[in-house]
Amino acid sequence: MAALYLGVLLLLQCGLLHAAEPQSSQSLNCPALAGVPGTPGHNGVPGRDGRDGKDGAIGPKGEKGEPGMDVQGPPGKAGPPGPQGVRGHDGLNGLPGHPGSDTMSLKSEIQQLTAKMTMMEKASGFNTFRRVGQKYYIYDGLLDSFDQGIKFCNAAGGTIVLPKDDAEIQGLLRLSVASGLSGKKVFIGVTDRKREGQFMDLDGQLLTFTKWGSGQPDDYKGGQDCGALVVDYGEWDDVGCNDSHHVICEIKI
Ligand SMILES: [Ca+2]
Repeated sequence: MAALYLGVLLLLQCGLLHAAEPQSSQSLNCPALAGVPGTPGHNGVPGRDGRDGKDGAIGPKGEKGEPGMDVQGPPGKAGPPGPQGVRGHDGLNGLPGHPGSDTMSLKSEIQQLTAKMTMMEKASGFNTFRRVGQKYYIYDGLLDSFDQGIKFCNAAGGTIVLPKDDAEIQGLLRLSVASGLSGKKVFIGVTDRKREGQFMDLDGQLLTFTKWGSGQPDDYKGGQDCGALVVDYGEWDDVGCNDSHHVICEIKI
C-alpha cells in the first residue's frame, strides 16, 4: 500500500515538473509508464463570480439633445405673509364735503316747523296776539287772579308774560292798548311769595331784568306779593296775588 502511494506521488511530481521544466525532467529519471487512458472526469462545478473589474475609461461625449418644450407649470401655493412694512407718509387733506343733507337734521327742522305752526294756530285762536322777538303775546280778555292767570296760560301752551327787556315791554304795551287795557294793570310772572322782598320768576330764578316804578315794590299793607305792568306808565308794581288783573300770556317760538 505504501509503495503504491509512493508511486502515485512520483508520477504526479514527474508530470508536473515535465510540464514546467522539460530540460530537468530527465535528471529525475521518471519512469515512462504506459497504460490505458482512464475515462474523462465529470465537469466540475462552475466557479464563483470574479470580483468587479476596474472602471473603464470615460466614453465620448453624447450628442446634444433636442430643446425641451417651453410650457409653464401651474402656480405654486401662496407663501406665508411677509413682515409688516414701515408706515407711509400721511396723505393730503381731502376736499371739503357737500353741505349737510343729514336726514336727522331735516327731521329736526320739520319738527321745529311743525311746533311753530301749532303754536301760531294757538295764538291765532285768541282775541289779540302780537309777535315780539321770539315770543307771541296773546290776550283773550281774561280778568282774574294771579294763579288763575298761570293756569290759563299753561293750558294755552305758554306762561304768564314776563318781559325781559325794553323792547318786550313796548310790545306788551302796544298789545295792551290795542286790547283796550289803557288805565289797567296786567299780571307779570314775578312773585316774592317764597321770600318776602326777593322777587323771582315762576321757575324760581332771580330776575335779570326789572322795570319797577318809583318806590316799587312797596308790599303795600303787607299784601302785595305778585307783579303787574301798569299799562299807562309802562312800569312794574307789586299787587295782591288774589286781586283781579288782566292776563296776557307769552308763547316762545
Ligand atoms: Ca306795590
